[in-house]
Amino acid sequence: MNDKIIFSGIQPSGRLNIGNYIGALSQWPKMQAENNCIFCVVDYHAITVKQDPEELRRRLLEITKTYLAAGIDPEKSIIFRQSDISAHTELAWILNCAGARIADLNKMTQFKDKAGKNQESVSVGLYDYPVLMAADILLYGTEIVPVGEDQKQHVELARDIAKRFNNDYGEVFEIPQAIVKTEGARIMSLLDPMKKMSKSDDNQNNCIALLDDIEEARKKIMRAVTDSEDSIYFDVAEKPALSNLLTIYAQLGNREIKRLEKDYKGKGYGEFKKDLADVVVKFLEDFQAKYNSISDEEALKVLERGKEKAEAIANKKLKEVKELIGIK
Ligand code: ATP
Ligand code: LTN
Repeated sequence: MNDKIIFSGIQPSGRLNIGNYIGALSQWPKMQAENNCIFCVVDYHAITVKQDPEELRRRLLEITKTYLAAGIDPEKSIIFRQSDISAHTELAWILNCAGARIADLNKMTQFKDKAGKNQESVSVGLYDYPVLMAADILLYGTEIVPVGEDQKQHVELARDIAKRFNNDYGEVFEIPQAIVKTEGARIMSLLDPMKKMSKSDDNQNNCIALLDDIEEARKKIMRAVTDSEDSIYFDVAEKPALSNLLTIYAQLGNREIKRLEKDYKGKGYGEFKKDLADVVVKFLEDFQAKYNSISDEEALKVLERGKEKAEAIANKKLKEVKELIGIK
């Protein structure tokens, strides 16, 4: 893949965890050498559920530094904050009116999961969230959207919205495509392998944050649930908890699952988990060393420069869209 326009984003809605890293972030630096990459901190998405204002401001920097520590190079890629560019919310409104349909939004499984039984009392923003995401993507002529499994449906909705708008008003949007990893696109909770590892989970024992205390992270791995039979092989249906741990091991330790199955033949969960904890700890130590070497000022400068570059692209597209619908 080269010379493509690539866009992705993460919400500052909690501390990033190894699920976010494995499923999304780890793919991004590899793409930046040969493509035009744009990475956004999507703070307007984060406020679809209530956030503490101070925390939200702090997390903006935390996520920006995480992008940098993960290897995104601001000389090669654009890194910016969603709320710095008003074209995102403007285009979202336009797409709400021209392109998005209630019937499509009603199918979104993330909304159903997040709203749960309280569908009537959650914010309108949470329901409309995928339309803002479509605006993020479509403003930049995005061709590829590297995300975890749970976001695939939202990217498909962005495709549908783009096609409908193009059809009704004229060809203005590129049709984007999601890229999801074949392995590690859905890392599960350490305590409940039926549930996605999620940064806004109330119980942080479910996940390992990239900035977790090292010894705490080791304990979390040792406490992670396993399945009944004490042998090590990959089978999501029969052994969901162990398969999840194998995936984490393979992804963070750079090993193939097949190889791990061979290495742990005849060995038990205790030894496996101890080694996995070493792999996770090593990964976190390296990551945190890079993270701690980046200052807040540096992160703010990156966002300022990113804003300038992204805004020029976004405003141009928004102008074309407005002309097509007769607003300007
Ligand atoms: P929240 O719980 O606040 O909704 P989240 O942890 O689900 O947050 P997002 O900001 O929604 O994280 O997602 C950022 C990126 O990480 C997306 O591309 C998403 O698909 C990916 N991602 C999130 N959770 C996982 C997971 N458990 N496994 C793999 N990828 C994930
Ligand atoms: N909804 C995404 C975050 C997001 C995004 C985007 C991802 C917002 N806008 C545009 C890719 C492209 C999520 O991960 N929760």
